[in-house]
Amino acid sequence: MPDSSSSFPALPGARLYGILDLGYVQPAQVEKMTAALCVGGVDLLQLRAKKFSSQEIEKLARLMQPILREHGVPLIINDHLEVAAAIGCEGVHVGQDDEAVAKARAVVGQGTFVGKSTHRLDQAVAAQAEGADYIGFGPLYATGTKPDYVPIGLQDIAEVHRLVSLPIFCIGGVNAPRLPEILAAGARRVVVVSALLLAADVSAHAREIKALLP
Ligand code: 3NM
Repeated sequence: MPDSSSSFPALPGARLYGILDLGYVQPAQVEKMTAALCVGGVDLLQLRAKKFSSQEIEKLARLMQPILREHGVPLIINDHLEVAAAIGCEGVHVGQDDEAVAKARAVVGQGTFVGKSTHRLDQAVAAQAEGADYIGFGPLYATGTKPDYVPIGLQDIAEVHRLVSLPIFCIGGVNAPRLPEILAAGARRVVVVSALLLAADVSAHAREIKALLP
């Protein structure tokens, strides 16, 4: 499927999507990590903070915003629609159990893109029908970042690209050694979390992964 057109110009060209997950990064390191990921070339960056209050997330997101703006990298807030609306970030991301896409859009407004996690082909097709602007598809492999999810493997990657014209970001256990087989299975875009956040040199590792992407 060719790159879809999108009302959000940052999405069709995006290849490497980073997530600043506070399960791996201390709040005091958020600015430094944001800068390192941007310098390394992430195209999108999500703030994911499962155990933090909305107030804490808003504070950290506001610290990230000027750094991201300087690098032209959109900020995506996981789940916390009210935080996204308050800070006016570029995107929000919702899961299967979170608010529907239409509800999310009603909270954040038409100018904010809405992404959705999907874990099966039917969910991917449904997310497109529901009006999502991009989807995550995974977890491809077992991952400590989302430990309760059963990995879906690589076998549906080609099919999801046939069925869904939105940008599709393959996620879950993605790292540099696995990228060749993930790309060979038909992926064009990936989300990388722990492999980037735990790298000895985050920027260099992001650059290395980016160089492997189409
Ligand atoms: N969502 P890592 S997998 C946040 O399949 C997340 O929806 C997933 O982290 C999904 O790169 C995942 O460390 C974790 O495996 C990705």
